[in-house]
Amino acid sequence: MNTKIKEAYELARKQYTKYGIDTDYVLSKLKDIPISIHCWQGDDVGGFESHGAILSGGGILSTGSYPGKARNIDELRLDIKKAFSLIPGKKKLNLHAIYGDFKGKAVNRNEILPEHFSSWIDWAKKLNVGIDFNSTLFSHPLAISGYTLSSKDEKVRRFWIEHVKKCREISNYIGRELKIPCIMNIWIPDGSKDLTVSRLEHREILRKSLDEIFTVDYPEDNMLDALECKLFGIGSESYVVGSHEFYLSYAVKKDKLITFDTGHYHPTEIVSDKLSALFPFIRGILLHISRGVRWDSDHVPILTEELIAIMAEIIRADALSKVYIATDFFDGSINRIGAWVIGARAVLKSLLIALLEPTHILKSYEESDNLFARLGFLETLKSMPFGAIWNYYCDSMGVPNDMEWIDEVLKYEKEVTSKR
Ligand code: RNT
Ligand code: ZN
Repeated sequence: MNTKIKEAYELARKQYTKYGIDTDYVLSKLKDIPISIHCWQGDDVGGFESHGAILSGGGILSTGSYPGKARNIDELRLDIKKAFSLIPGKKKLNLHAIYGDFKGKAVNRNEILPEHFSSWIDWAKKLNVGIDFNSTLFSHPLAISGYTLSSKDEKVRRFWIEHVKKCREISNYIGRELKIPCIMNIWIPDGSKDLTVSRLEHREILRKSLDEIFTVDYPEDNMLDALECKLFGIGSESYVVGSHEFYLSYAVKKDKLITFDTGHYHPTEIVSDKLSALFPFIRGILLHISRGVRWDSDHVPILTEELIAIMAEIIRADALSKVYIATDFFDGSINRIGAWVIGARAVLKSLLIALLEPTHILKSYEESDNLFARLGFLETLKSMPFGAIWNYYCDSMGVPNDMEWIDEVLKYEKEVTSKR
């Protein structure tokens, strides 16, 4: 370990001790909180279907053409491994159904099988990570109409029901094989660009589709279902079938997880404010950490006040057992491994800051109605030396610290991705 890093840590540790925080204990907690890293940052949400995912249909759009994108499963695995080596602590890999190991065969979405994911399971075992899963209801000819599970076209609807059923079966298989529950997220692009009249009809159809999909019960030790809402998307600006209210009602009623993607709300609406309102009622929450910028919901997360507030809400509520933290963003305009690492490290830093908070002091101010002191202490905490704790954590986990990791990405770019 770098002695300067160790010295800085010792000084910082004393400052936190003064407020009753044991930094060694905090770090031992941090390293066991799994972060589910999405695979789709590595290839701009392309996947490995033999015909290649079609870009129209479904409102998913990764912009940018930075060179070096992973072109096949081996390259993607290599890149994920590199990104993982720059992200300290426990990780899971978040897969999408289009990332199956199809070995060049044309396998339609309603035909995918557990065996298409067995090489991922072997890979995950080697890396000692869990796997989460997502059904893929976009970038497909049958998603072009703008409706999938809520389609009035019975043929289209049946196709997608089959797909999601298969995905649940695969998730159950993954969780059973890895002995780590696989969180399976369902996001659908359904909606319309302009004023829609049969709003209720589509929502009733979606409810019916979900009810059918969930008739099969899988053990929670193997898999858990999550439902992801959205305010609007590209091509669904005026109407989104799976809105916040729709899925929230469904998840509470059917005891499912709700997915909060931090880029899926009104610009002034914040996820940090929603968590404590849901904890008393919900089975669990899957977080998709992203960063909304204007119309785009998928910029690379950075260490914002809101990201810290989200983690603080979880820690203050002692709700880590109810919250599953995942990343979801895609930027093809910068080095893709760099993007992954920036986002994941921001998530971890925000968690660290939350874990380092002397909440008991804030609460005592609050309870004695000393509200200036509460606000003042929150401000004081902003200049506490968490960076020294973070760099020490990276060093002790054998992961490059903040002064080193960028060079690691540049080296990998020079040696690997620039040659593609
Ligand atoms: C889309 C949702 C969804 C996707 C991924 C690729 O707005 O956020 O989670 O980003 O499934
Ligand atoms: Zn998402």
